[in-house]
Amino acid sequence: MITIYGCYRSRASRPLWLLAETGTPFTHVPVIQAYRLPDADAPDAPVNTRSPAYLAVNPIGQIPAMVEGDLMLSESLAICLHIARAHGGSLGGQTHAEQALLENWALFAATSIEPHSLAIMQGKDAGLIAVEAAKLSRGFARLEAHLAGREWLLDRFTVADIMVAECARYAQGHAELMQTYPLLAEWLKRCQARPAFQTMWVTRNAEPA
Ligand SMILES: N[C@@H](CCC(=O)N[C@@H](CS)C(=O)NCC(=O)O)C(=O)O
Repeated sequence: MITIYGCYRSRASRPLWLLAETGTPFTHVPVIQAYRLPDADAPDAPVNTRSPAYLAVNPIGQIPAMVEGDLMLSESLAICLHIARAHGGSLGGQTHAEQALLENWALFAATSIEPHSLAIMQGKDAGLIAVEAAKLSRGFARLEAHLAGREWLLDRFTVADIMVAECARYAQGHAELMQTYPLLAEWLKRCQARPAFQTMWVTRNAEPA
């Protein structure tokens, strides 16, 4: 049985969306980020990223983490790749080449998309946001070109769409940037229209902000 540690308002959204796609049974432990609590060390604090019980699972003290049998994974995209490979059917790679493509998209999402999209979402300063938008344009232009004539990143919906869409989502509020990449914007909406995304999203939005 898979256990996912991490509240929905975190990068745990990625494997939680994927698990909703696959219908794989799992246990959920909604560990919350310590910095979101007034006193994470208080005896009555909810289980959080500084709780000894959680650090015993994932010593790095970040969410998400996944445990399945003896296997513990602490990187959201590695968790997604594992679930897709072990439980995902057509959401995972069917050949070595497809598996390599999924891994390529995971690393692309983590290095070319997430740092800049996150900086845009968290940015308070217009100048800094503009710098990050310019940096993100390189990855977004690559996606825009790739999506010409394609519905999904591979020849069907796969874990690659989940990983890249979840990293791109942070920049979705930047209207000007999204207008520059219409195929990307449409693909993101297509991903988010999936019932499994909606299941994840409704649960996420029901959590306290
Ligand atoms: N590269 C990691 C990053 C994990 C991460 O930064 N998680 C955040 C929540 S989304 C966290 O645990 N923050 C609390 C902390 O760093 O103390 C992944 O993708 O899983």
